Amino acid sequence: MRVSTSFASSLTAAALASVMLVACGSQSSTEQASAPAPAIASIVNIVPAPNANAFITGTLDVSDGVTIIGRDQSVAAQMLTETFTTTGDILVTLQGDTSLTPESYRLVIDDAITISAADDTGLLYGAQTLQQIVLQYGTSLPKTAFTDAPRYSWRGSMIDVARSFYPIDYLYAHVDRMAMFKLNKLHLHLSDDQGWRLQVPDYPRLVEVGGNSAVEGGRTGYYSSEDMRALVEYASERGVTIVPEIDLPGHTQAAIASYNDLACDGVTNLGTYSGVRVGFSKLCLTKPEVYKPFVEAVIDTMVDVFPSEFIHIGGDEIRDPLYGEFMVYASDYVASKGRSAVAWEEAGKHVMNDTSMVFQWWNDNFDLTPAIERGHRQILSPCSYTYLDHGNYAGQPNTYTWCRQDGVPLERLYSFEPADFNNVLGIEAPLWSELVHDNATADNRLWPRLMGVAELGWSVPQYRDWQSFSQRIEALQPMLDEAGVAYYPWIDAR
Ligand code: TNX
Repeated sequence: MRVSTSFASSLTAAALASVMLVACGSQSSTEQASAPAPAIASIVNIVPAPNANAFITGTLDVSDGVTIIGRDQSVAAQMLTETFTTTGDILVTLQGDTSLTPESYRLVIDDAITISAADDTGLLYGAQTLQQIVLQYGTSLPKTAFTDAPRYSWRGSMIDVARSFYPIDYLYAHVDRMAMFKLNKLHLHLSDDQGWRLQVPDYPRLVEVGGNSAVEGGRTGYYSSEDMRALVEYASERGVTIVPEIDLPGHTQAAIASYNDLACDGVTNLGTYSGVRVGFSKLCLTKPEVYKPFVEAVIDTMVDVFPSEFIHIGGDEIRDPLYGEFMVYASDYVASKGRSAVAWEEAGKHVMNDTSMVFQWWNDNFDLTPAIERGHRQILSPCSYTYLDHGNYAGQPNTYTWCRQDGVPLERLYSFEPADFNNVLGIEAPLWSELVHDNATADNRLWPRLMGVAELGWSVPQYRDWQSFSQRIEALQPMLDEAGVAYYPWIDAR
């Protein structure tokens, strides 16, 4: 990932001087109880906003170059090698500090630069923040010092690779883009009625038949286990966990088309499906002798290929008297492997044995309170704020409106408040792909809205503000350009 410093000149030394005055001004005004906290983000454009007040105390000139020391094999070090001229005397040190929490970092820019963190992800995040500063200030950096830590441990992006397949190269690029904004969970919806994308060794027809199917106009394909293992490794070095989902026991037409036995006797619809209807297919839950070996082989594969603590088992949009029993069984099976299941909200209606199971809330009016009261945690994906298959604006072509007629504009997304909910693991924005068939359309739906998701997941309410956010993402737009993102042109659209 290489980001040019081509727009560094947009902030000159004079701008930095005036910014310092702003910083000093706000420092004295903190004595007035009503004055807003002078966040670093009001001084330097950083997304997501750091959870820290930081003042600027001068400038550090790095025009003669720097020397980077510590953790030289880390992605953070590699990234900074591309950010700076690496032949000079100013030291940039990457160092461990076990007193910091996972993913957090301390950044000090003084006569030298130091990034401290308890883990490589924290170092990477410190380096990402530093890079955003360098992009704006070039070789005359504001001296500052602060410690920054994430509000939530789940800051997610979901891509539905089942309706339309997304080639592995797109996922690599997406991991890089997520890491730029400290997003850390890439949830892959790997199966649905229209397609099956994960190789399962004992059930080869899943990808032979289901891998060759897609929604009409979408792409077919599948990922080999080797493809996925390599992606998992690459993502992990960038702080991103790949969370696999196989949707069970509904949304299973691609599996049924591959292995007809999985359907109940008498079901005549046994072929692949390329429409957009939901809720019509299911595994035959009265045939445990057929579905159990299948489900266990699928979960075993997910556990084997993906080291993620969380394994998503779907559970949405199905009516069956045995549904609750099935979800308890599948959750227990995941738990027996030392992992925790995640399922869509509907499963939260049923009493699970494993209270470490997590529910993903998606209908704004669904009440997960009983499950929360039983001790479960939730991932917040309310459709009217986070469903990125809905338009960037009302009436955008090829978008859904079932959840919100006027789409999910960025400002609407940003107005969501995770702090209003209990037992929150984090926030995630799903991109369903019935109407999103190619990479460019996906980029348009994902960006810049995922920058909003990143900030809701990382920054506490005190440091969040729509005006400030819209200014900051505008300043960072060159990062998206440099990364080749075909984002929705939100600035032109204002
Ligand atoms: C509902 S959200 C679904 C998906 C569709 C999506 C379209 C959820 C758990 N299920 O199967 O793709 O709506 O917006």
